[in-house]
Amino acid sequence: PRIVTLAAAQLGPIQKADGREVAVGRMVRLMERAHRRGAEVVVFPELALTTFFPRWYHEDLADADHWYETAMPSDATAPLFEAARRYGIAFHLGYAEKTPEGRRFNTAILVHPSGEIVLKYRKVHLPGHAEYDPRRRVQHLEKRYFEVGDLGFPVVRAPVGAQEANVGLMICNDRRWPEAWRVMGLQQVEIVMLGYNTPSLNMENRGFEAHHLRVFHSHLSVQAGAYQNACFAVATAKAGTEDGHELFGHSIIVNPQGEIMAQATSWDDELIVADCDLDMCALGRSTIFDFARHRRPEAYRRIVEQ
Ligand code: CDT
Repeated sequence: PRIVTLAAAQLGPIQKADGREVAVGRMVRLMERAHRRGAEVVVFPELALTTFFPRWYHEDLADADHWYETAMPSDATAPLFEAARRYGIAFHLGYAEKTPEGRRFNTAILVHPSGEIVLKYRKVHLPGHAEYDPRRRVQHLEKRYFEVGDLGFPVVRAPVGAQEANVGLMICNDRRWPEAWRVMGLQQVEIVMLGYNTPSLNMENRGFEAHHLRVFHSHLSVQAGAYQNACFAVATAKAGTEDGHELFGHSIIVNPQGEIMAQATSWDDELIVADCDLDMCALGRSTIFDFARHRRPEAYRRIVEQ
């Protein structure tokens, strides 16, 4: 067996007024706990360093600049890189990126214990809207604050603890799109890491969506994606109530059979850990999802037509 010990480090709420040091301090404590529990990789949520700021409207984009990172690491995030080195743990971090050219992305990185960024991904499926929407109960302005990611869905072979694994990243809403999973499945992905911030209620005000279906749809998407592409998935939430706005948590680690191996039960900072045998990926990949034998791309042309 090729065992790697993966952890999802769920974060409880981060309030609008909280500075980076609040989130980073909590994350360092989670990395220490992860180390004590034998984890080799820790997956933090989407936009882990701040509150989920796309719910707040800024007419002038420049007024939103304080939500973005312009360097990684920076003085504020250096303690994460130091903890990675100290504990010998890799980590996945979601953050808002502003490039030197002024481009803005919803970004995730995988950082090796040495501090090297071994994989970077920029969110492709941006939910919500670009302009203030008076019909909504709460704004979801990702299309205002981010460009569509320009890196595709890269998968790299990266050191993961004592093993090497094919790793891919996605971010939040991407998990609901089978195309994102399949593009990584086609690259023999073995571990998908993703972070999410998902409100407990649908805030679009365009019809009723039952409250209890929100977690169901999240888990359904991650479990189906992992099963249909014969990979592990670590899906880490931001959870709890941020300035009155509830996020549903329920972080999970899923195996290539689509089974939940570990699940968070609080809506606070919480670490869940699972020993994942990467050899499990071979079963699906060599039988029902042996793409070379059974996939029929000639019948899928509509998928890539506009
Ligand atoms: N952050 C993010 O992408 N959240 C969205 C909320 C959309 S409401 C269904 C998500 O897909 O979880």
